[in-house]
Amino acid sequence: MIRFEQTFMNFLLHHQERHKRTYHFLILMDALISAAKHVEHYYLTGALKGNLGLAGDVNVQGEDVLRMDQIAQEITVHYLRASGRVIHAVSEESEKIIPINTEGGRYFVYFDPLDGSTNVPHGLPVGFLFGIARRNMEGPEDGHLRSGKDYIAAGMFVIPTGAFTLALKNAGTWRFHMDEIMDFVRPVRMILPEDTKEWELSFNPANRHAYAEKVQSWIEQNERKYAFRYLGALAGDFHRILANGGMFMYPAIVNHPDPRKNRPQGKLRLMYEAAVVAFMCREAGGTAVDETGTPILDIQPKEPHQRTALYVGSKPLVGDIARALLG
Ligand code: FDP
Repeated sequence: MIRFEQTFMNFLLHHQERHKRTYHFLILMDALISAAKHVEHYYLTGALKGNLGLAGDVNVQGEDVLRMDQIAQEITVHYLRASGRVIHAVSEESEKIIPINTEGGRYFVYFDPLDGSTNVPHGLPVGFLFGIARRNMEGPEDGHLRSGKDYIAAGMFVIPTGAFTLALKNAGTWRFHMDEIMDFVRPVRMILPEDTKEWELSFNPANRHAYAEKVQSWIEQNERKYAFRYLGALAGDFHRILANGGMFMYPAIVNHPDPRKNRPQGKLRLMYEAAVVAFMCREAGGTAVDETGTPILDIQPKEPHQRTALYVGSKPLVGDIARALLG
């Protein structure tokens, strides 16, 4: 018997109709889906085509640029442009804000089309993360850097697994999977489980002795209660937390033996990493804070590539570590 599944586009059309929304968002989402499928294709065939290595450039952050970073960026900017719906984009791969359709665009898109660089040479899971905010349509535009609480949607593709998760403001977090004709199908609402049996902790254990003392002692007191998992690509690690509950964290690095390697501001980018997962987490019943216990979604970015520490996941765990951080 053939099993017919609801497609992502069908799901979204109904959502837009139910909430009396415009078709503009559909066009933008269609562009992001096309971009992600295209990136997915390049990644899947990357090992054979020699696309999983270095590009030979160094970016403004002094990091080696991967060939796949360039390919993913080019593909995504192409589709965003073609949509006609985007004013400006902020991308991990571009130092400056990228003007797209500054006159007619309605949305700001903040994205990282290939996150989790250490997995790339091995073809292991990486993320395509994005957040979307709406232009102020009623008056003069008031800036292109929105805090997460002003996003209207945020999502991530875990490439090349075919998993896609999208959160819509006040309408939940939904997961889809790619079928044999590359449609994303079978919407499943994601709600962080309350049962602690499945909960996981996820952080880079190589860094634990460089975290603030409060964080180190919190880990010592709590780590035995939960399973531990770490893939090294935010989208993949957060994908598990959304399904199983628990907490992903990338704390500030403040006690590194080589002080030049400290990262008191944290490592992850606010606009296209931390705020994206924080938004998805909120819509799934969870929460996220930074090193000062401030909700990630309340942080107003001052610059596009701002970094932050991140604690994201089930409310009791994030609340507990926030109290430890403030204590
Ligand atoms: P990466 O630097 O490998 O691109 O973007 C930051 C990020 O990946 C996240 O995806 C990931 O969670 C984290 O950094 C991994 O950092 P570590 O290698 O320091 O654990």
